[in-house]
Amino acid sequence: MAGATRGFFGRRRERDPRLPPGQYDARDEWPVLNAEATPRLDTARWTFTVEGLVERETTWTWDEIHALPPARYEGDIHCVTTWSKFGMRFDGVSVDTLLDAAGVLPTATHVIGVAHTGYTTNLPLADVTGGKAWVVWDVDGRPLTREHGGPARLLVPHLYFWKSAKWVSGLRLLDHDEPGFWERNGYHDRGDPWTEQRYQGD
Ligand SMILES: Nc1nc2c(c(=O)[nH]1)N[C@H]1C(S)=C(S)[C@@H](COP(=O)(O)O)O[C@H]1N2
Ligand SMILES: [Mo]
Repeated sequence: MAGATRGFFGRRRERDPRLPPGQYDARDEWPVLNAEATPRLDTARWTFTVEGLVERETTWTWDEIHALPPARYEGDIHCVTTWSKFGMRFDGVSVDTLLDAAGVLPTATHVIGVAHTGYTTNLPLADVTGGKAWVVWDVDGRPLTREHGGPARLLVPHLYFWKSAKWVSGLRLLDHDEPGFWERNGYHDRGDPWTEQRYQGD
């Protein structure tokens, strides 16, 4: 068999430089992964809150968050279960805009992304500032479906996708690290796909 197919596979495909180690290109597929049941959130009652170590705890309604300066991420996403997707376009608002409005206190070092469902994920403050993280409601020009975290999700695309909390309800600023849901259940604390920080100890 190997002999018969050698010619067919003779030209080795170059590995796509956008693909981190151990990942594959999911192409048209976008797998849905949640630990909890998919909630139905009404945008009329939806809120997003920045709280904890901030000068002023700040809450935005759906209309208020849409009135902030828009921001877009165009690029790739990587799930720890080994799928990656290239060239996604997400629209929403930069986390910088939200944190600036609340005024992060100098003692803050970490954030917890919190979902309306109770899901949490922890991040160093430096991983959500400087244009690296967003709260998004559109993907490729369409509203995020409920399955993918609609009406809005966190997006931290330089880290594995479990950091991108679906149905996000806010960010909590802390002066210490505190593992979130998956981080307490064996996933790596930070989750850099380029160094394969998949599980605790990686
Ligand atoms: N609220 C919530 N957000 C979540 C999760 C979850 O279980 N609950 N799973 C994470 C994981 S492990 C991944 S890979 C992505 C999956 O997003 P998707 O279903 O849109 O592909 O969401 C992340 N955000
Ligand atoms: Mo994941």
